[in-house]
Amino acid sequence: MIERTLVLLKPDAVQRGFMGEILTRFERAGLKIVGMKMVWVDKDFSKQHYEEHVEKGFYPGLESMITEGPVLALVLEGVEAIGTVRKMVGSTEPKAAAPGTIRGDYAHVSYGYADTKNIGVKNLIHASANAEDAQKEVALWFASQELHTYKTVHDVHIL
Ligand code: IDP
Ligand code: MG
Repeated sequence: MIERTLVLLKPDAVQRGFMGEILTRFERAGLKIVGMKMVWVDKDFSKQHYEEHVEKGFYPGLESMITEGPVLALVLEGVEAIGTVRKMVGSTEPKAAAPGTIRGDYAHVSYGYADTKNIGVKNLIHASANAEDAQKEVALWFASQELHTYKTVHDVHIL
């Protein structure tokens, strides 16, 4: 039931100065940050991370977007963290993302707009979609010695 999930604050979130605000949301929800680092990925790494999308029409725009600056990579841990974090992140298309979600509160663009410009839709954040992806993505982004096991004040409330 305690899961780990990979989260990336994408270059648009870093450049817009939203790292702190977004981290605060996760900390307030009681999720534990067990890994965190800034990484500027290259095209090869993008293809590994976005393996499922490489053949898609929007991939070139997605690749330029994810490689245009550093990302903040995080591993979050908590009860059913994978689904909880996806819920907090909101729908992929900012136009469709509900208010109260990270994408709904900090972005508004549509697929239609991104596609006319040939850019990846700038939606601030990536979060693993399911348990299989989470395991694969955490291992891709973090070495085991970069992940930490420690107690937070939230633990007494959830264990
Ligand atoms: P997710 O990030 O919500 O899991 P995915 O479908 O896995 O969404 O897509 C990965 C990323 O690719 C999205 O977060 C978004 O930045 C970008 N993307 C997805 N679909 C489109 C599209 O139709 N046009 C432009 N960019 C897209
Ligand atoms: Mg995805």
